[in-house]
Amino acid sequence: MTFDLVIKGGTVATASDTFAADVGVQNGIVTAIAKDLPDGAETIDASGKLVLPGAIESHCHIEQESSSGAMTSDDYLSGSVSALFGGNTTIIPFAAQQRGQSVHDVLALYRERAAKSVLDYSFHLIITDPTDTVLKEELPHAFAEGITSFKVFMTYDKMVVSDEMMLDILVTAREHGALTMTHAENNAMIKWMVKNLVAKGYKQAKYHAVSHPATAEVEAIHRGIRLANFVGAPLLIVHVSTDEGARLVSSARTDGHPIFGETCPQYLFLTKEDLDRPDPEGAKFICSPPLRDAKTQADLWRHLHAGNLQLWSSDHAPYRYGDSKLAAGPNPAFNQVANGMPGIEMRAPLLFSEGVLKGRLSLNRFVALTATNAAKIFGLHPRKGTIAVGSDADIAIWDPQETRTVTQAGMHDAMDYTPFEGMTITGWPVTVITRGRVAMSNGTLHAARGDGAFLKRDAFDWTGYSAALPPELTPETNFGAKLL
Ligand code: DUC
Ligand code: ZN
Ligand code: ZN
Repeated sequence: MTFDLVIKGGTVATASDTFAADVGVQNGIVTAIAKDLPDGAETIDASGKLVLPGAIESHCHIEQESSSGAMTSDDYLSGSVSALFGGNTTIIPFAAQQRGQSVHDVLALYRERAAKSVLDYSFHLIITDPTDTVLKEELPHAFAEGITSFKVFMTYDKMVVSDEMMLDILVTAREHGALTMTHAENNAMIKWMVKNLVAKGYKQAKYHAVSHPATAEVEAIHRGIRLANFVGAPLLIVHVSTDEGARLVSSARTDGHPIFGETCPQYLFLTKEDLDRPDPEGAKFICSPPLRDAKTQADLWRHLHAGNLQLWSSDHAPYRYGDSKLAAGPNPAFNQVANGMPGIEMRAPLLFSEGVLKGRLSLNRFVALTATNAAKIFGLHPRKGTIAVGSDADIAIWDPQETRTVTQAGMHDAMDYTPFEGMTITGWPVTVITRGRVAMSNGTLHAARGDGAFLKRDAFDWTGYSAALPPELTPETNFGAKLL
């Protein structure tokens, strides 16, 4: 056997096992995992290093207009490069439908934008306008093209879908084998809080946290899960930021429903006290759901450990401090600030340093949370998300001992701040391989614009989940009405 690339002497870890082995690659595919493989055309010495599946960033906003119209600072080039330096080999950003836009046009636009990506990519389709044409023609067409996840917002006036619309989308997704994702917060509660806070002059960034109460998230998660369960559809709750929200996800899963939960670094590494920095710096920390408190951080660590939340995503939503965040003026009211913060490069290193090295999570759980679970949930496994014979050779070699202080200067995105500035993080990806080619090594970029390819994803995997419908939707118990 002659290999194009052999990674020798490292410790390989997957979502289930950790073992010493060499990894041989031919034509971009892993073709051997064994002891003492011969050298390849290229051989990388990984002794003392961890050889992990390339991470999959499945929640990031890249070259996307926000609900308020602000464009993210990162395009598909800078966003994918930053992801690469953070150990990622695949990204799944959003292709966002604005109301009135056809899904066909949205996908054409994002395909053009994404052609710059250095990493393989897919899209989740954000749906804000589920017309009959969208539901009956355009979503099935998107699905046939391999876009097998749709996202809906339960809040934000420009994006929100009603419960009735959400049912239509859930049913369409279910019919075609797609997964629906949702931003779950109660729109009315938030609007009522914002209106009252602003009217009484409470406009500083810290009041953003007050305006998005935990109960608004819990209510919407509960409702989202009930809607999904009612029509027997799978649902992923993105950016869960509360203990009770994670418990709702876990409880639905225990009942056999295909419900998933995701959380993000900001909810475990930052708190609402960060919003209380001297004006206007708190604006850097405005994201939704908002930062919570230290108790919630500890709760979410437990939920990750217990497997109650399946995804760890950055929710990279990069709006520069100097221009986008302060677009409304030098000292904007909290409700005039673009929601979101960057983190695509820090997502995996933060979890490794504070999760694996501090003994909160096993290395295998780390791999599951950063790579394998996303591949399975989003129809990319086993091509992506693991190291196995036959999988794409998407591999991140980590130095588990390298310590760095996080600075914006060290990031590769197009931002002017990182919310994690000054943190000391141990364990970094030092070499990243995409489909068998070294894309980054020791801080040097080798990948080129356009190296990434669009990934056609599989349908949602129903294995083990119940698709049982309630009596009102079952002809045997609803007097024969065939509704689904
Ligand atoms: N929700 C997200 O998922 N990302 C950025 C902003 C938001 O509200
Ligand atoms: Zn959201
Ligand atoms: Zn997001």
